[in-house]
Amino acid sequence: MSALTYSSRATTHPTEVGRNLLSIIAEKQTNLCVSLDLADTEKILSLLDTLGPLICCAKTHVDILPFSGPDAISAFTDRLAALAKQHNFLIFEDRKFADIGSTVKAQYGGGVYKIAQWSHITNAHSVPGPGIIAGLKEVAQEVGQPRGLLMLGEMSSKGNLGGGEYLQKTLEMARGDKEFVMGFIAQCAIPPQDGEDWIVMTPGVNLGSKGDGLGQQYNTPDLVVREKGCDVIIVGRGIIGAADPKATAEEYRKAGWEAYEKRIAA
Ligand code: 5BU
Repeated sequence: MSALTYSSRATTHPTEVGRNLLSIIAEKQTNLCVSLDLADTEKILSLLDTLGPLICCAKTHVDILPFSGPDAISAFTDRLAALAKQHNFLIFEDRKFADIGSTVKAQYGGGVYKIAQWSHITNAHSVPGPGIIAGLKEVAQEVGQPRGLLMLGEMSSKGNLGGGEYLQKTLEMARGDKEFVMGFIAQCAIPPQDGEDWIVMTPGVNLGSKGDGLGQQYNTPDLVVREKGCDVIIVGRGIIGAADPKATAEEYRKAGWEAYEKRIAA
């Protein structure tokens, strides 16, 4: 796990999006990414306006939103981008690409969502092999804006096939493109080799629950950041389902930040 500070990593991270994310984390003192799993665009946007100062990143599942048509999609993503700029956070569309390079290229750049246009970060499964990274990268380069990829090394859900040898093989694949792959979705730190710095973003974080009855498993910010060495906590229902999302987000921000400070001091 990294004993380095977010701010020092912000100057040396091999990817531009990684450097941007680490700078935001250091500047705003927050390693909290909120997961906006709501089927109401207005609720998402108003929540983000409230939570913006407390987060480094906003995670979306754009395909759960009931849009009336393409104009509604671009109106939403434009407003999302404006909020990200205003409050200085990044957008992470949790798309989990999982197909051959040629197909993911079309899915990332095209269709109705045009994810690459507005999402700074997205993620991909390693199942298809390195062609998935190459396909997504072609689109990222065409966009002409910094775009970063997280490889799915281990999911949070019970019985998932990730971790162990799967994670190791995913890491070897990521090493094929250290300028585009910024890190991993995983439940533990990924030990770097020379010059590497993998940002680990971790879902399955909740302070008041152990699971959701559908396979989700929760750990605390302290366990994932201090003990396991992960970098960013991803919290959905723990915040968006709370009676007071702002006060609750501040609790998660504080817990995630204190866990990081203890890790650095150890
Ligand atoms: P929750 O409400 O904190 O359980 O939401 C977790 C979010 O993170 C949700 O959007 C999932 O789709 C997402 N997620 C996850 O829970 N576990 C994983 O391994 C990955 C994503 Br990858």
